[in-house]
Amino acid sequence: MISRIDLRGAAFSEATVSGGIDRDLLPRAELDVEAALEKVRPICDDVKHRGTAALIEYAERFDGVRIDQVRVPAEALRRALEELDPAVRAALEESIRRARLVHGEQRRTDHTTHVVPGGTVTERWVPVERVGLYVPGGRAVYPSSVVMNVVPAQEAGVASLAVASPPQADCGGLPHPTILAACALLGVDEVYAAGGAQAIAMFAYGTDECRPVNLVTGPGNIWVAAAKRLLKGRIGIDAEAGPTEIAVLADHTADPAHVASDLISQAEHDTLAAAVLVTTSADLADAVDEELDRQVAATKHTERITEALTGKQSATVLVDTIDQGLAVVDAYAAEHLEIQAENAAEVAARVRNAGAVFVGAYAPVSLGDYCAGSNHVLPTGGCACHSSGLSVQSFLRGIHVVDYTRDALAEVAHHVVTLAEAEDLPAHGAALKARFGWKVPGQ
Ligand code: HSO
Ligand code: ZN
Repeated sequence: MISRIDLRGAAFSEATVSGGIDRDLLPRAELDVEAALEKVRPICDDVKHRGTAALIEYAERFDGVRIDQVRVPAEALRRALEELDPAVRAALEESIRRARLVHGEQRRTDHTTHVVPGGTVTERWVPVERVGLYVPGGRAVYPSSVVMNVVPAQEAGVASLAVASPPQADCGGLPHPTILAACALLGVDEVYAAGGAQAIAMFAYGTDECRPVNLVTGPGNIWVAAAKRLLKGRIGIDAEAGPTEIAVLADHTADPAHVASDLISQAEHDTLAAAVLVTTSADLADAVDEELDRQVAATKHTERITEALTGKQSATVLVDTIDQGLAVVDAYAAEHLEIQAENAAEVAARVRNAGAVFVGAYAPVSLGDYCAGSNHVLPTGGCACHSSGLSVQSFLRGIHVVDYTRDALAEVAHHVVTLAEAEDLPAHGAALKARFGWKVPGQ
């Protein structure tokens, strides 16, 4: 069901571009965020001007439910936690515990560099004051994404944190109860029943119920991505998340049943989700094909998965060597990359571009989705070649604090004046001259 791209032999060397590989040869879904912009603009403007009234109207129009307030009452959060299945609670608690372990160690400490005697630059790490975390609803509900957004924000020391998730018609217009319970478990008491572009606009502009935020993080559909693009600048954003992707780099030692089940696991998210197998073994590729047929037929979301695997964003890529495979996966820059090959750790250490790397037979992406301790909000669409997943760092700003004495400034003043003159910005130089009686030392 999954198409093949054969880059073995001559095909590979023709395909390579200065040591790498032409990204256009690799499968990828096209997501037209630009086109969605025109649709979300009036929605965002409406929320800006009419606030809660607009959000209530959009809940009816897009989520099919009448609500009379957007803020989720504290009572609903408490009840959701009380009624949470104890096994789900235990699993969420373990997920939170592991995420805290990893993210807790990402905290940055301020650092002072003594540039010259009397001249220091300190990098101070300051958390963003208020953030809005978006948790998708719709086709699937993601309480795990509550954990992945909230934990790094809290570990960064963010003082004020709000969560938005779409109102569900079958939950009386509240977000899904497991999402509410996850918020309650994490101590988040500010939750809004708002989804899509309108939720991002609520965060950006604020309403009578919700104070505006400084930064919005979290994945979402194309409308959420478009609203983030539109409102970026007014708010900070983490990324414009696209559909989930998994790439598996495998050789003849990989177990085809495991490779197939991992490809299917991410295809389960979305008809546009991408599953890419890059392998040195044509036999493995054949065996994975057979496994896919067998396993897809037996799983719950057969239709959605079939569409994802047969879509042009998914493929098996044949290569001659693991080195070529590495060139392919680096060019692809997958959100998730599994290495199922001999010396997996050594191969993984050579990966340059991936949102997260999963090493060997016992680190499936599903582990990272829920309970590895790693974050599952990761760069998609090839953005892993320039961006990282969500972390404590996403919620911090590094502020340079410059502190120079008179003598330290005097020592370098002539260089500043020279550079200011070279840029034809004499007033810059004058700021120094004014401090030294209009004659800077050394000039
Ligand atoms: N694989 C998704 C995250 C997720 N999976 C949530 C299950 N629930 C994107 O990394
Ligand atoms: Zn997943």
